[in-house]
Amino acid sequence: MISTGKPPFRRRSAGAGVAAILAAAGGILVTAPAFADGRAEPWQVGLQPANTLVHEHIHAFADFTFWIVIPITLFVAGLLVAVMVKFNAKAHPVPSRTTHHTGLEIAWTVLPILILVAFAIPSFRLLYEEMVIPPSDMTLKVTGYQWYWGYEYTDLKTDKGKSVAFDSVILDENKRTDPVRQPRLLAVDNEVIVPVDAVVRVQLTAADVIHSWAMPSFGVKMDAEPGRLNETWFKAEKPGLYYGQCSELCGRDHAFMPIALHVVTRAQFDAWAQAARTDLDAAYRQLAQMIDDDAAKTRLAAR
Ligand SMILES: [Cu+2]
Repeated sequence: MISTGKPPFRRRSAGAGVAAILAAAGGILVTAPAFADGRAEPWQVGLQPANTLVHEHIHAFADFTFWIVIPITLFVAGLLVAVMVKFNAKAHPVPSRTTHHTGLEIAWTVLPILILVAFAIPSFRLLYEEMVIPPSDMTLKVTGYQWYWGYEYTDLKTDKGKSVAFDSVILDENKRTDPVRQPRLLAVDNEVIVPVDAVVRVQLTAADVIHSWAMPSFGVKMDAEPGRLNETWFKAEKPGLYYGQCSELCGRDHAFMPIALHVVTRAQFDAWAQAARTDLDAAYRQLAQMIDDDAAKTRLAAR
């Protein structure tokens, strides 16, 4: 089952009013800028579009669960209505003395078990997929601080033999010049740069309190705990800018420690990585230039 990234209930309209609201919301989504894929949209309902296979499977599991839950809800609601109509004191003055029904009791025990098993099998499969890290192309170490994130590229060494590492702090309001490229409360000074189609092993810890590194469009959310090393992974399928936030209440500025992750091509990543060994600021400037140049080349080729 391939998910479209849209919430399942947008496919059906319960009434004209609801349909109009949904159509309006859909219009907002359609007119949004192309690279806004990796963040929540105004009026968005449901999960963000998937940029990893794991998140596609999360979408599919959410849809699957939804279509099991809806019939059960309707069935139980229908039973309640039937009981109220058929068995009230006026319609049914002499109550039945039935107390046991073996067949019915077996049915209402076995059926829920079967339903739970139907949930459990895809659920465990998904958990396994999230937890078991495939052979990785690179490792990213993430440290949560009150209230920003620290990143370390453990495979990437500077001339002095240290890993390339930097802090990623929310961008000051007065430094935000481009409202689309630098969304409010999500833009940071130093973005995480990762190559597209690469398995990134993420190791997480924290230096003070528990934080949680969450990247909705990747289907990743993992606690970063002091004195403990947690692991997760992702393999981004599309280049672009993706945003996440700390998802564990960690204190005063919990809401102001966003995650900005830039997925770039392998060539762009290699160039950034090479430059980052000596000068991080220059590496970011060079990357921005390279992305602009590559985009211009693509536009030329398309003409
Ligand atoms: Cu936090």
